[in-house]
Amino acid sequence: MAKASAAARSDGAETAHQLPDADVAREWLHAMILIRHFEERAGEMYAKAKVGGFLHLAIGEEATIVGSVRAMRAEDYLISTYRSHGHALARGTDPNAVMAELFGRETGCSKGRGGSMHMFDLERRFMGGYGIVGGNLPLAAGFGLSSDYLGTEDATLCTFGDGASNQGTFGETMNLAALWKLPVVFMVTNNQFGMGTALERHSAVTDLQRKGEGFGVPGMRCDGMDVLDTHAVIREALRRAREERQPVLVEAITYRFRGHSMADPEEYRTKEQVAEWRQRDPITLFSDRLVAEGVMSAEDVEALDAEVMARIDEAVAFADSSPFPPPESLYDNVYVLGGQVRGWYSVDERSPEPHRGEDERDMAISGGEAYSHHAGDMGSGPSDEAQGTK
Ligand SMILES: Cc1ncc(C[n+]2csc(CCOP(=O)(O)OP(=O)(O)O)c2C)c(N)n1
Repeated sequence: MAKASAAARSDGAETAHQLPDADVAREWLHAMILIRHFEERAGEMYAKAKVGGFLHLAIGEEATIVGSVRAMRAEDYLISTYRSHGHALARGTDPNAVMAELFGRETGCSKGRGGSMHMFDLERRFMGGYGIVGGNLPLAAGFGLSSDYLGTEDATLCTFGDGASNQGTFGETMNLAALWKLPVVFMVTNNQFGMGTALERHSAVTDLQRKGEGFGVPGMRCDGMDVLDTHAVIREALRRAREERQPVLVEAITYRFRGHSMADPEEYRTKEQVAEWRQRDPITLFSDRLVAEGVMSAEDVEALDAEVMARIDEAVAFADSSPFPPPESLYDNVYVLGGQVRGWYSVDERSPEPHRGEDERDMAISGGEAYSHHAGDMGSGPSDEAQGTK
């Protein structure tokens, strides 16, 4: 298994990068600590059954998140995976809204419909978490194509795991991104495992930065435990994508300190291995450097930590006191139905006539025969026959 520092640095030094301005450095540390404590508390809330479904934590991967997101412009698009709480927080989504989403409440950033895997914040161009492994790659190519069509300077950052690099969508997306010269940076967050399967047992090519080369996508690598290295490499990759219309694949070497999800007995790795990687905790590495270079005192770091804990308390209180979505809103926002979209309509066995989901709450309940299917042609667009569909 590649050690992060040895893999990323040829000179053996912990980091070759200069610190950014003091305010920026403090903000990056703050963002990483916020993600760490948010994740820890999310885990506790899951154990207390305040959070349903699955919960995938990114503890240990904070530098990959903050380093990359801070290299983006506000107009750039970001899409990640089901391990996405940190991406939402780093992009600036209110911690209250992220926690409320975990709790399934109406005040959540996806109105309580998405939960842990489906954070979303269009205003900040965070196009979501995504539950299907590798399913976010073609979408990222779509964002890149859209930027190209519209003639903007916007780039897209797409993060995914080492396991996702084995999906068919990986090769398909690399090919089109290179062919169409899309402004997309693909960031493979190599945390050494796809669920319980180690990298060398699931991928024939373990030098993941090279995995896109045959498709025309060059690779770069960063030390994902070092926020400065991650930032510098992703910034350069985004520049190439934006200015040279050259998609790039960046491999970030990191490690997740916790299990794949909350339901992971972790029988595939030893405690010693976890302890070894924890010695390069990205938050400790960065805060130690800030203290060593006089940017912050140890007391400042402690105060920042306490401030974040209070903020998380507030987010939990907010989430816990927020209402659940009312049952009659079940069909709201299920499909996008503008006048231009000939879409699928909702049906319910209690109100079986095809209708817009948003109208469900006002529908008369009929005792008609229970069925559910989609209404192919609602009369607003060309017929199925004309579209060649069935
Ligand atoms: C298409 C698909 N297959 C399988 C799964 C189940 N699954 C969820 S996460 C995961 C492992 C993915 O590992 P990796 O891409 O390395 O990301 P990580 O979880 O390490 O962040 C699998 C197999 C899924 N969600 N989607």
